[in-house]
Amino acid sequence: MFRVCSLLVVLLSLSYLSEASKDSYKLVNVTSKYLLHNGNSLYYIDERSENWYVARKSCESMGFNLISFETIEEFNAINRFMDATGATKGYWTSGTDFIHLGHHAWFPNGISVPSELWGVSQPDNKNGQEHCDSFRYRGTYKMNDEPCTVKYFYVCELNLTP
Ligand SMILES: [Ca+2]
Ligand SMILES: [Ca+2]
Repeated sequence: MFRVCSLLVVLLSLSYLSEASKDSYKLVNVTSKYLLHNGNSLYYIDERSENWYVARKSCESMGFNLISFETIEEFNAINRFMDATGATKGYWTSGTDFIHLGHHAWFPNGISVPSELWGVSQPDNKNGQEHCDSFRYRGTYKMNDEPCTVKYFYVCELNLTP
């Protein structure tokens, strides 16, 4: 009996290991939130809808900031991840023109939003009310300036370089 049980345990273990090795990169969403490490940053993707101010405060309460895409490579890396999750809603970034109206920059560091990240004809400050920057999928991921009171999901970023 003992030998039969031992054999069963070994077989079950082998079965588990082969399943695990086949599927080691499977993404499992258990909380509607994701923690992602890429390059020198840690990202926290929160799929609760908030206006830009609340989203910024929420990131800051964890020691993060809203995300800043300093390079097209960072933008593409995050959007490849968004593709994998099937995300279609908009996400807030730290981009805003609060400091210099008409000039969009990342809130934590003042670096300009790279021009190639904007959607067609954006930023357009439609109706003179669009001062916060989101990104979302419309055939491809692009940025848009929008009213800061609109509720979107958001991405927080923690820069790990000293
Ligand atoms: Ca960044
Ligand atoms: Ca706009």
